[in-house]
Amino acid sequence: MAIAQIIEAIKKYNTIIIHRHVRPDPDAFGSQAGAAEFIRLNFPEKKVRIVGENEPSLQFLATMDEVKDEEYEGALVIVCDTANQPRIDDQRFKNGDKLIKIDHHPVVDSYGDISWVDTEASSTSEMIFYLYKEIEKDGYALNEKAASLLYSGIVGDTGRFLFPSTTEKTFQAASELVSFNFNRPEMYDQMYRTPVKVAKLKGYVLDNFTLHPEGYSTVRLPAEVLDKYGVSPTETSAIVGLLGDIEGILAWAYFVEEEDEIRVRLRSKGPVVNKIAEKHNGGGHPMAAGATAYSWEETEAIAKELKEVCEAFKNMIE
Ligand SMILES: [Mn+2]
Repeated sequence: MAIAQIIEAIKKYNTIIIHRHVRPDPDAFGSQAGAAEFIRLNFPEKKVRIVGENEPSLQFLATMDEVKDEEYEGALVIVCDTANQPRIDDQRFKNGDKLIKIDHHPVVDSYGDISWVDTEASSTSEMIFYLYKEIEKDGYALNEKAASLLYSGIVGDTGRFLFPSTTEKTFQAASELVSFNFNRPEMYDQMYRTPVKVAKLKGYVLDNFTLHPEGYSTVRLPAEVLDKYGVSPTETSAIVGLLGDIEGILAWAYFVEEEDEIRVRLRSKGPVVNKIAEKHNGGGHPMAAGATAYSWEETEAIAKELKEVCEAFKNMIE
């Protein structure tokens, strides 16, 4: 069983380096740093490192370590929350002695000597919590810091327990995690505080989204709009969920212009959108995926594919 193999590997190695995906979100940081905290607590003699680019908006969760190339020699490398190898932040993940994948995305790329993938889990943070539960009876513990990290990851990936990926197991994990005494109001404040410029951009999006009778919607954020609001492409990730509660919208796409490509964010309340993402240099979950387009024409093609999945979905449920 994967969990038993993972624990065996953690016991065996003295250096453990934990990675996660590029463009991190609270689950990437929460599962990575939460796992690190859990290992440090239970194996204080081991050297545990977390690597990847720092992300200012997630600095309240964790700060990455500076890891030297030689630290990878003979190390155990764990990659959290990342479906495929090109998306792993810091490609030195290959340089360890043993590689473990822990993830809840549909398998894109089955890398790792040990691979534990649970697509039913709301988040990788939830998986780390259940890894702990599995071995709790053997005397392993969790602390406040680890609990707050894992809780943030679950909250982030479930949209505060709103998305359909939220299960009974998710609430069970959450209820145990909140028994640790961390400051929830402060965490929510840091996770959901909206800069004024982003709030203004929300106004723009609500004013300019398209809505088609098939139930799909698109939002175009070209460079001139981002410049006008002073918002970076990365900062737009905070407003992707914005259209989810609007009547008549089944699935939607954001097209955000970057320097030499257009970042595509797809969200859905039924039609499967990750197949579209996979056709356009991306991937993800059935209801939440990301892709990259190289021209505005390509975004038109994506909109057309979105239209088709919405139509097919409507025909199926009617
Ligand atoms: Mn995740």
